[in-house]
Amino acid sequence: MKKLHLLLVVLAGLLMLIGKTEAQSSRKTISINNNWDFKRIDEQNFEKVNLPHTWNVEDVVDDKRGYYKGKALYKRTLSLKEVEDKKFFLYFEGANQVCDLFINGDTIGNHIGGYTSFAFDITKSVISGDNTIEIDMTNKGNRDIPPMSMDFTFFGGIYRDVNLIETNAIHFDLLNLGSNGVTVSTPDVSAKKAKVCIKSRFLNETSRDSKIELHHCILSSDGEVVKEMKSEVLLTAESGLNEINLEAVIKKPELWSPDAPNLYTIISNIVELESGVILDQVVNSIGFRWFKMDSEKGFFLNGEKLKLMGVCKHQDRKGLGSAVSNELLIRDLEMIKSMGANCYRSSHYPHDPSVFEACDRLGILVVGEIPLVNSIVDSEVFIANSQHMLKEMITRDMNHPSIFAWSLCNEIYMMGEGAVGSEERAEYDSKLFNLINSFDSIANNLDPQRLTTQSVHVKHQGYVNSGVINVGDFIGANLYMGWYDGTPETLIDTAKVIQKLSGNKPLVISEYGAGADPRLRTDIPRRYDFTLDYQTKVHREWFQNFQENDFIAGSFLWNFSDFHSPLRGDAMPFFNSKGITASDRTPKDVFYYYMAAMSEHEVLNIGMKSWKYHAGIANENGICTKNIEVFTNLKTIELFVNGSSLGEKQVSDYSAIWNVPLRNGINKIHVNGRNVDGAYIVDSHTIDFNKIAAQSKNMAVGDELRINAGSSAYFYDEKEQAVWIPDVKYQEGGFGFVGGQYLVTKNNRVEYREGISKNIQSTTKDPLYQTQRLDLNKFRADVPAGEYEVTLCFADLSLKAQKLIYELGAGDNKTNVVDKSVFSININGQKLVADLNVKETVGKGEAYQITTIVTTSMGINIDFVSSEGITIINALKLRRVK
Ligand code: GCB
Repeated sequence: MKKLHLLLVVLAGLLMLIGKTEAQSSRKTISINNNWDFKRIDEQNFEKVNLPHTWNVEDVVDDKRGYYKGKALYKRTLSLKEVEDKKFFLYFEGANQVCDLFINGDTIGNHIGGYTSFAFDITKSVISGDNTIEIDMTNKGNRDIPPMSMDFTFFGGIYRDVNLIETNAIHFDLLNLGSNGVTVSTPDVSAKKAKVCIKSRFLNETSRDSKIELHHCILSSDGEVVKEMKSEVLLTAESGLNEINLEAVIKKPELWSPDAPNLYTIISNIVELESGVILDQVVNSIGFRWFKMDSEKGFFLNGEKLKLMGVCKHQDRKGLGSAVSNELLIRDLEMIKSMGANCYRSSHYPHDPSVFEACDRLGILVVGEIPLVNSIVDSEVFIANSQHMLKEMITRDMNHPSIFAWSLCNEIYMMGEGAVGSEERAEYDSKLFNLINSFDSIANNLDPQRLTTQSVHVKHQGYVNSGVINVGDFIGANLYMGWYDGTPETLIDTAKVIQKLSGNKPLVISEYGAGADPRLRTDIPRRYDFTLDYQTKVHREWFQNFQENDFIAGSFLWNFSDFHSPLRGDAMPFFNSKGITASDRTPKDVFYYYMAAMSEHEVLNIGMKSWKYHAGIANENGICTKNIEVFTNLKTIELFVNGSSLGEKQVSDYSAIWNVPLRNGINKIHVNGRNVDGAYIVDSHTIDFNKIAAQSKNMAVGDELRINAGSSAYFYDEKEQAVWIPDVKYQEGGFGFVGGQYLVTKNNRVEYREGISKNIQSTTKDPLYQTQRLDLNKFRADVPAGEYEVTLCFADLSLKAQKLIYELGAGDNKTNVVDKSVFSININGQKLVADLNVKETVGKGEAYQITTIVTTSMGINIDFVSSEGITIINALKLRRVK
């Protein structure tokens, strides 16, 4: 509302200034997101869809590997009133990946590349009345178009907004690589003055000459006119594209920074001199700031040191794929800002225009990036396409003050052609260098004020051999020591090596991160366990190291959110789980850590907030405790459980931990602390707790027990609204497994991973089935007489565990996974199943459950008796029914 009011004031002011009494700009922008008919080429019938739309929402997460990559059609009617003397354009913010447009059967044009914006002039083919828009789209893999392979899903479709833009026949150029015809640069900014250069492109597409005035008005953030710039131009009918550069100096500019994102507005008009009519108008936001980067001291904005605390992000969301509304994209930015981050890496491609508008407004610095990843193809078309994408990105986005750098490529030496040392490799290296170097020149020519960069990965030799490591103004290092291998401290030394090899360029850590399934917690966090606990632990070590090292200009955590990735098995198949929020943006614990460490506002958050249920085994005194960590930037805080204080604690490294005794059922956790003004800041959380007695002799009707066999992780089961506890060994009077060991996978990078990383079919509880106890003899529970429901869960895991290219040099997985397993199950001496062969009867990697009712007066004794190979179990549930 406030914004609209400001705009009206501004427009009114402007019209007065140029002697107009009413707005007569003939430009109209109308969304045509609604009412499309859509079908994949292999389907019979059209369905109604609205944009943003992708056809891959479901198939990317179903159990089958792969997703539809092919052609599809979109159709729609476009009703236009009077088309004479007007121009009509369709502006696409992004469609993946090749788009062919037809209007009323006429071929209009084709756009290549899934992440940049583009416009088509449709004037010649439209009529007054109903018009038919037809769009052929394809997301079929194409070696001429980057990206070709990557750790993210290439959702097909028109997944961003489409607008119809109607203009006068004299208008700003809409066909310039996604820009609105007015590009602005601020080459010389200081606290005293700022130079603004405005380049306008416009056309006269009438058949008569026209005298116009090009008029720019610059307004400050409170709507005051600070500068006007004008130029009279005779636009002859044949003049084609006109380009006019105007410059001005603004004294004492209000500078733009993350703390004070002051924006100026430029209203650009084409005014017909004779009539005073505004023929066309575009509005741009700009900001004034200057920056530099130093190899030792880091990043400086407006002369002051600023540690870049950044996040990388993909654009997709669970249940929506890449078709995410502007509102949700902006909400992400608001969350990032509220967390205290000051920087955003638009990985690995240009994001939606609304993202950069939000970054300008919120004060988030940006590194823009093109989708050139992993490798290149040595073809003229590939080179032309990728250079074009770079030009599109820069031209569309160069007015944004938030953007300070362009990233030319990501891990471009992940794959190369030819054996190392061969002639073929040498040729590839030289082509690669030439291409990346050409990007650098293009970026510097189009936008000399901004920095260029690229992100390299840990195996840096290829970048060095090819010389690619020397391209760009600063170097980004994607380093995962502490996740894929090594320990967090080794990351700093590796960064130093990379910096040196780059010719001592300024350096950022452009990626670092650890996978965490929001459903997994553990008391013994380990590298590669996909638990929230390990993720929090390793991130805080990384973050502390970055803060202590000045040569690290900044860091970009990987990733703001879990994102779709088609090849991943991990704990959450088809997702990369390195998000600090889940794919629906529920914060993981580490999000709260960062918020406490980076936010300037006082924050207080209970870490376990995403777990509404939990479970644990009580000790011999009947007490069961859980560590509850509270993340805050207050100094001391106090925690209460069910109304009783557990005392005040000093906060250290932005958190305090209490070992909290929890009762069976509902527990109310409350925490508070005082801010500097003495006011209370509070947080609370309710946990429905399953307190399991270690001695099961008193198991009551309704009590239940779920065990995640072969795993030291707790698994949060959304479907059953309960938690599966880690594997338990039997002890007299209690319950648990007898005999056997955990299924463990290791390779020369990961020394201990419980279970395997592979999608399990027919279940969404993958982590439960990915781990396994092998070679067990029995499960025993010394329960009282009664009736029990017993569920046994199995999956044959003799699958080839997946290895991704990111697990570089991981070598072969060594695992004790069972190849042959045929066994019988007897409960209290009675045969439940004879010769169960999960692999044969159920299938490899398929989740399988057996549920039975047991009536007993002597406890429950489940024997696993092998007839061939060894016995297995993946999970077990026991519930007293009567
Ligand atoms: C990387 C890539 C990124 C991956 C990430 C990972 O280095 O740049 O695209 O998603 O690693 O999670 O492995």
